[in-house]
Amino acid sequence: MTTPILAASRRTRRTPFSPRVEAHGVKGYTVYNHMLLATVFNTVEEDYRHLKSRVQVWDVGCERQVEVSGPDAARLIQLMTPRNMDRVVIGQCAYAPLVDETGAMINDPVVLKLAEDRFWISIADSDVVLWAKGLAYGMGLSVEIFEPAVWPLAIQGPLADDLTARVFGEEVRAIRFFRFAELEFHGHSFVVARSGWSKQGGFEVYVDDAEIGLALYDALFAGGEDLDVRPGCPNLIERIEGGLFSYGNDMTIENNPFECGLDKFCNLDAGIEFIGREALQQLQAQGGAQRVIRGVTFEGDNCPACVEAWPVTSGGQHAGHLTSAAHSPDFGTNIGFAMIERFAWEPGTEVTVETPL
Ligand code: THG
Repeated sequence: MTTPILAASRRTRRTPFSPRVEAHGVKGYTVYNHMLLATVFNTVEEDYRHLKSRVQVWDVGCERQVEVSGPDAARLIQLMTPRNMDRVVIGQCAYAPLVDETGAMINDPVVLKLAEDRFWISIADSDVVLWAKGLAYGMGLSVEIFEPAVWPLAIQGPLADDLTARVFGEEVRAIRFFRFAELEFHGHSFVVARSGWSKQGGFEVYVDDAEIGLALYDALFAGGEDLDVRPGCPNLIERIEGGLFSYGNDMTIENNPFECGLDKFCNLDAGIEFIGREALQQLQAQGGAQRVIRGVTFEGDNCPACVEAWPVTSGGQHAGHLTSAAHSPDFGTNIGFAMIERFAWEPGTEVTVETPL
């Protein structure tokens, strides 16, 4: 069976780095926030080995920012998430589930507090800008909401600190996890955060100038030759090993944050006002989640791509569905995430995964 190609067009928006990514020989793309996102450069397994031992530069321009600024910006941000944003300071990144009035997951972004009245919602794959604009219009809030010309560039891997320090200076080493600093490159100030969608450590540079951004991209490759820097992208195997969930795959608008294991980002007792508060309180009163995302291992030397949910059973009973899967060379088994019903969610429970073929 052949794999159909993904046809690009204006709708599958490019990033300033797309020409570089293609010159590097990108082998696969997906679409994320209506934008191209690389999925593989060599093989997913070679990319994984390299990510876990060296350093990679990722074009994650598809991690779109929804900028919310103005007098009611902080109020709207708090209305959109059950996480208590009171304690988030300027220079901090906060992983914050967004829910609707029924408590359903809208997105699971990282929110950057740029100023008391200015935020970037760094979104996963759903149209948060429309939800935010609808809320602001309907509630008559005094805010500006738009998708700015910002394209994150991630530097990930055990050698990420060394590479980033060569380009931005030694100050990068002092940036704490999920904090950002504004650092200069070629006379331009960039937001540089210690974050990124891998567990190998590293930074994300929020590139807001395409031309200087390209110079930055080239400087990272020129400055990192002896570190074996390579182009990369979020890696399916590494992110499942690391427990990073993907909105649209492992959780959707059919789920609430409790089912996604995001309880610690739902501060229902903090006295904050957010949309969906009553719904989440009611869910909690009814005993919380009835199913939850779990890591699952299952036998196999290789693993088909999980392009639709695979049934999971336990003791012959329907126990949920598997949402992401890969073969992990380091774990020596197939691994995946599954939404698992309460009766089977105890760690150690034996389940059966119905893979295709
Ligand atoms: N970086 C940026 N924007 C993003 C992502 C990113 N937007 C989309 C998507 N990724 C959002 N989802 C996540 C999920 C998990 C994490 C980051 C973004 C993450 N979590 C930390 C962890 O699991 O170690 C914990 C976060 C915390 O405790 O606050 O890194 O990657 N810019």
